[in-house]
Amino acid sequence: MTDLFAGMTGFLPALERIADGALLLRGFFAATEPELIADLRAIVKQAPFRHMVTPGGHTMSVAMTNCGASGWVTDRSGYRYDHIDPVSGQPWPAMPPSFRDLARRAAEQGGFDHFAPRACLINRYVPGAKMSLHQDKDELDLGAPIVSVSLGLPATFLFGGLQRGETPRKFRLDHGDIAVWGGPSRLAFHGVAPLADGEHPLMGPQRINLTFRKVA
Ligand code: MD3
Ligand code: FE
Repeated sequence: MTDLFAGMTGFLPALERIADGALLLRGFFAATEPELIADLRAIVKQAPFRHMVTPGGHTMSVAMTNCGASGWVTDRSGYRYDHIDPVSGQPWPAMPPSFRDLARRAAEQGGFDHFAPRACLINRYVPGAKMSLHQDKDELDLGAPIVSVSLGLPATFLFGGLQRGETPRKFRLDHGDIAVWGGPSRLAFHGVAPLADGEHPLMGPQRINLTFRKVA
């Protein structure tokens, strides 16, 4: 397989710098995919996807759950990280080594060594679900990057600037793609366009995104 690409310099790894501190790694997790998906299934059994409500009273079209020591939650009282799943009253499922190691290896590619995420927010998009432009700023340590792993149906990722008004650039995120966001890009506005219909051979009619954060 590797011989096929010999001489195609720069083919492996497919690494795209999209902004200062922001990096796309295409087709990054092929080798560990079965373990990753099995671990994901086990997490979702323990902490099922749910549609959370924003402080403004809107029910999100994206369904969410978490694994790790800390999980991102929203309700009428605000956005926060909590070590307890409010649905079960129990701690979130532990972060499996397959998740932790993948996030660390991806961060390393972006020049962020020793990335040790405490939280993994798991987003599920079905066709029509979207995420409006926002900043991720509920984390205390903004020096740490965020690593995002895409599974299932392709999505159009919207990547704006540090001001809400800037017209976002569009990037296609496919199954197997990983993005690393740190440094000057850490507080960039970003979102996801409404998911198009489709059927992914492994994941079915949905897109799953894992976002790894150090949090504290
Ligand atoms: C760019 N999720 O959960 S992940 C989120 O695909 C979120 O589900 C999207 O935005 C998703 O908060 C996008 C990629 C991502 C995550 C954090 C970022 C991109 C980012 C922080 C700064 C800039
Ligand atoms: Fe975000």
